[in-house]
Amino acid sequence: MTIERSLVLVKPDGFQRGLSGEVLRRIEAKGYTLVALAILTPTVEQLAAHYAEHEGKPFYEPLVEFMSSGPVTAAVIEGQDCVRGFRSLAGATNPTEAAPGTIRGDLGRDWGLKVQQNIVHGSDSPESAAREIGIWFPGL
Ligand code: DAT
Ligand code: MG
Repeated sequence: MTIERSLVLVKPDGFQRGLSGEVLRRIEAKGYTLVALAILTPTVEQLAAHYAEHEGKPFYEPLVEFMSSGPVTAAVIEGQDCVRGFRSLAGATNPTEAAPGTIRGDLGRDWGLKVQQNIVHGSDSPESAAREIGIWFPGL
């Protein structure tokens, strides 16, 4: 049994479209527990830490600009294998390619504004989750 935690963000596109509740609904319906929840507008400093692995890539600057453009819903979720499980719920990075049944596949599409507008973020490993939870929920 590995009870994990994962860091989920409903990105500015998802927040603006009123999809925070739908994302949280799917998380709870899957059987994961909400441990922490916040609405905040990310700072560039938070995003630089969060997306450090992508620094220098061509999409990095537009990604940080987009992610700091408005409020996000940040959540820490908990459950058996929830890191992989939420990635599975979220679907492929590109919403055009994400399978039906997934958050990105059901609710996302290419808006002509690149794949950065893909509704949600989910940690990609338990180690990433621990690091990211420290950025968005220090002290948790
Ligand atoms: P994921 O969010 O599925 O973990 P990632 O960590 O590789 O994907 O990338 C982080 C975010 O950056 C992703 O959600 C959207 C954006 N992104 C990734 N690859 C991109 C690309 N080739 N062009 C534009 N944006 C991209
Ligand atoms: Mg990632």
